[in-house]
Amino acid sequence: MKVLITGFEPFGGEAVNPSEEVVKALPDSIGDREIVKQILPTVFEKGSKTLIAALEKHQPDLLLCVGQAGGRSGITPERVAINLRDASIPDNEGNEPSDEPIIPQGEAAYFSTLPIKEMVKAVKDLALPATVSNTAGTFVCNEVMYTALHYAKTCCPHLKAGFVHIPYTESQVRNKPESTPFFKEEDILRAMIAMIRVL
Ligand code: PCA
Repeated sequence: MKVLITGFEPFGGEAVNPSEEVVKALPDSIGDREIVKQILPTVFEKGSKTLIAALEKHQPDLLLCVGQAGGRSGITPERVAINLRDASIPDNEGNEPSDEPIIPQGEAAYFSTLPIKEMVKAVKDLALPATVSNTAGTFVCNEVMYTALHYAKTCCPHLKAGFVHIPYTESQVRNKPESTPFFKEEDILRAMIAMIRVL
């Protein structure tokens, strides 16, 4: 079984993106799953196009996209992606779309086709915090998740796809308020491996 895992480039003034770091740190196989990796630009449309190109190149059975959700205190598999771009900060090329659909003729929303509750349990079993999230936001991560699920539905229904948001890592919170939640890098890696095992 082939699993495509994606992460994002840093954005919003951060020096790193923990999703890029963890994707690069993953081994090339986990159990009987072959892991292929792709880093996506944090740019509207370009991120999604890079993802579709990787899906067409690798033809995976499973897709798990990963992104940073600074301020969240746990690992959060996303339940749903909505057909909306509405940025509150510029992306890495200065785009700041407002109230526009991702795919004008597309469904209003798509649900993840990954086992999100099992993924949460797998992380909690490591004594790390995790919960299902009911919003992937309206920035580039939501667009990538929506585009992936639209692609799966319209082009290749066998493809199971979804998204997980991860918190800041230790190095990112040094100059932030003391209460800002963070994960150790090794815990994010352990959580990712545990989730991939239940896919
Ligand atoms: N997080 C952003 C985009 C890239 C990332 O890692 C988001 O939540 O939309």
